[in-house]
Amino acid sequence: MDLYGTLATGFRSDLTAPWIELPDGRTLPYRSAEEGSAKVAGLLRSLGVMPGDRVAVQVDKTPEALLLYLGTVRAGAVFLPLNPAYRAEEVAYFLGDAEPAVAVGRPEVAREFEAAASASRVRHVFVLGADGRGSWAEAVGAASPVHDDAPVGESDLASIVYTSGTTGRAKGAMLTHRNLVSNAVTLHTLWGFRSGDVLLHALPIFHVHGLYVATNTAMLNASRIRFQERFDAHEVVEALAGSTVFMGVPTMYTRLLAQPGLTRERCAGVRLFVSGSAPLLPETFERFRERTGHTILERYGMTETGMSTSNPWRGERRAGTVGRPLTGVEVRVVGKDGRPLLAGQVGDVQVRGPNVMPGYWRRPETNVEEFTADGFFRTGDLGVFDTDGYLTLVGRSKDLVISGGLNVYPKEIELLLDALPGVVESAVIGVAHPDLGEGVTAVLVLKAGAQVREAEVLAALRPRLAAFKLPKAVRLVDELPRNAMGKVQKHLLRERFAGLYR
Ligand code: MCA
Ligand code: AMP
Repeated sequence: MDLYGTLATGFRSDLTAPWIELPDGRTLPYRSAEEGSAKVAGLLRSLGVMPGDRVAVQVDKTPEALLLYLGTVRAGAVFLPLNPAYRAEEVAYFLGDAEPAVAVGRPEVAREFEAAASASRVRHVFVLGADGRGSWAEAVGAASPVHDDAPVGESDLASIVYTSGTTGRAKGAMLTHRNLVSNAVTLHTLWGFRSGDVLLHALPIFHVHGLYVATNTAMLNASRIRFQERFDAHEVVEALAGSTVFMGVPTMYTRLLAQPGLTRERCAGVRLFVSGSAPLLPETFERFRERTGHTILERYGMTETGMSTSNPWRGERRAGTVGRPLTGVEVRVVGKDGRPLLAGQVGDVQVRGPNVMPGYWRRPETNVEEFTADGFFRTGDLGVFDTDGYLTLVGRSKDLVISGGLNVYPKEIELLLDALPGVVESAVIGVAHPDLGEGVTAVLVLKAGAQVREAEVLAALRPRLAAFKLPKAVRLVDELPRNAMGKVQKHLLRERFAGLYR
């Protein structure tokens, strides 16, 4: 079934039920989701948007942004969410690559956004503000609703989500209706969603975690979603009373633990805490259990695969593991020769199933490399199964830093650093960071006699990179350690700077 039709099976029988609850107490019923998204679909149709056309959206977290998502998939178009932190240059790349028919940006940066959109010949450009207003909202207000959703097949695209490749250039993971439906239905069952569940939603909605895992499962359950514009540890602790499910990245859990208000009493009504997107330290898992009495459920996924494994809702949740493969999903750990390994042996994690994307947008060559001949996706994660079938991730073969649950690709930053005056070469590494899990760290080799200060480096990068990608520290070395093949040995740099953020 199509994505919207699937989500709506949960709520269509009672459109008066609460959908989104805002921090000021305002509540929108599911009728708003149904009718608001029909208006968005009507507007897109009147703009000539055809099934398969992309709708790119770089906006704040609002109910209107969710309606944009829902209406886009109802129109058979492809929803393309972008992090509002991206700078003009980054946005221009995404729009140029995806060639959307419609682009919706934020009023604060309307001029840059419009320039990027017009360079990519986007036909229709709108803005939508954090207050839910703007040219987009006006156009939707004037549109006629269309309730007969565009017919879509399960292999039709519902979304493209950009995720950076090792080449330093982001690639669009193409997510089909089947990909998103299978994950929503599987997680809804596996995590025991039930009548009366209330989701406390503090994640951003431009990534798989906050949008497709959190929002879709809750909507499929016809649940109330308590919508927080951004994560604020104090406000989340306040809102735990009256919520039953919370999903977050590990940084959120460590920040919650720093709140004196996080107590057993406060969490008494919560039945499920889920963590993912980055490794949850066993120490955080234990401290959270001691403090709240709750055992965090850790799961593992990727933009390209949605969720692949999870610890159980009923059954033992093991610290440091990401649980077992989801129903219908095959996960294997293979050796260098591509053959599956036994329990206890570390190798490359590969995934096949209805959750796995068909490939990257307009990257046929990459798609051949990233999948095995028998259709498994190469995740770039290194893992090991135990004899009970629980997977533990032990590292990554891909060069990636995960900072506060957000992916940062070293290559993208290294290319900019290498071009700075006075810099011979650079290596960007992730170093253990108490708040962010890994802190993006730049290591530079300078030309003889050159003087380059950290502040200058950051000032040069800031206009060109989303702020979360900026190095938290810049360090100088005489030379980068290399192996016999000439490849930079980043593990040696990580060892050398291991204590940097302690
Ligand atoms: C914000 N900053 C960061 C990060 N976030 N720096 C490094 N890493 C970050 N993750 C910077 C800002 O640019 C800013 O810098 C300063 O920190 C404070 O910004 P602020 O907005 O106050 O930060 P925050 O609101 O406290 O954000 C931290 C956060 C957030 C709550 C951890 O990053 C977050 O929501 N992370 C979750 C991301 C997520 O949903 N990941 C899922 C993708 P300056 O002061 O210089 O401007 S992965 C996924 O979807 C897969 C499928 C999966 O498995 O889930
Ligand atoms: P993204 O490309 O943003 O979807 O990030 C996907 C990557 O996040 C995976 O390939 C893993 O490296 C990492 N990841 C996701 N969930 C977990 C987890 N529970 N533990 C460790 N790493 C994770």
